Amino acid sequence: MYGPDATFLGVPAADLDDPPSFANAHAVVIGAPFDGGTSHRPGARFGPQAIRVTDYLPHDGSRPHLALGVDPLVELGVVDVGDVEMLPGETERSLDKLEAAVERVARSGALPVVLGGDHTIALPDVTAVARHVGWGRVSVVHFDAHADTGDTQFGSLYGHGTPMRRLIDSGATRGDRFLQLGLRGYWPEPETLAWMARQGMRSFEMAEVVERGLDACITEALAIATDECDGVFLSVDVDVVDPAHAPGTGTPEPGGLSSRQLLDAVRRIAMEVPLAGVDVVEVSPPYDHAEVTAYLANRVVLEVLSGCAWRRRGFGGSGAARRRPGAPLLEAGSPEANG
Ligand SMILES: [Mn+2]
Repeated sequence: MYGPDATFLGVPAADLDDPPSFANAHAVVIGAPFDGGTSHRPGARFGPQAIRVTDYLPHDGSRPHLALGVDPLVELGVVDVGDVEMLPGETERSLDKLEAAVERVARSGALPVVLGGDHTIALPDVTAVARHVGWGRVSVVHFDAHADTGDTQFGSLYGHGTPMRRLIDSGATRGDRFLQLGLRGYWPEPETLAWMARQGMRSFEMAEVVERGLDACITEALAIATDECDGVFLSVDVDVVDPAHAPGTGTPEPGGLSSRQLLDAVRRIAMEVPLAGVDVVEVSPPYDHAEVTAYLANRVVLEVLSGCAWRRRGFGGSGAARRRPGAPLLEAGSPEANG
């Protein structure tokens, strides 16, 4: 919608109105250039384009992963259907269009990978996946500095501070299968925290992540996320990362994860659990410096896809992420290598 018509790292273009064009894809990239839900700095409408093209390697649709020995773009047959047209000032209409696009991809059997856009888009993203996988049968693993569980935002039901409450209110996902990692700062207020507790939400605040270690928190989160659910939606707000590593975002909150931690975390999750949908949101290029945030978001997508490709080869499951780096691929599937 904004900028040149480029695909994610040069993968083939596909068209949502032409189902054969993505029939063989195991993952489909969708752009959601919407920032009408931001409460502070805008600019995330330019996120999809930045995430697609920010790389120093050729845009040749191939990215062999050094540690895993998979080429996620090739092995998953990744295609990019471009941006959903999301019109500034037309929030509900824009979200409806995105929901229809994500549902179409999910029903094709491919993994929808949505590039935001502000976090408002998680509402249509998860809703669409739940329509396919099963209402209330999709858990959410949510990386963010903020809970995004506000009841309203400036009096509106829709905004980047409210999608998680809408999803639980609708029943698309269960509150007690909603896992949040990285929360910190000074929001939300006690009333909203009490609502979250009543839903049975599990929020691993940064204080707990620092105390216990991120890996231990993820292990607990994934056990919950895979209990009585048929798929996991991974929603990554780039502001979960410290602004030192991800300055180009709308509501930066100091004291977050490192970029290294986030990349390792999302790769591990994709390796260990069945993902049903992914979104990467809140990259705001106008506030970025030296493309730091865009590079990170591009790599978040690649690490997720690499984990999925690894899992698809049959190496998935608990312990997969603890493979010795650089170990030969065949050795890596053995119990010894996983231990
Ligand atoms: Mn968010």
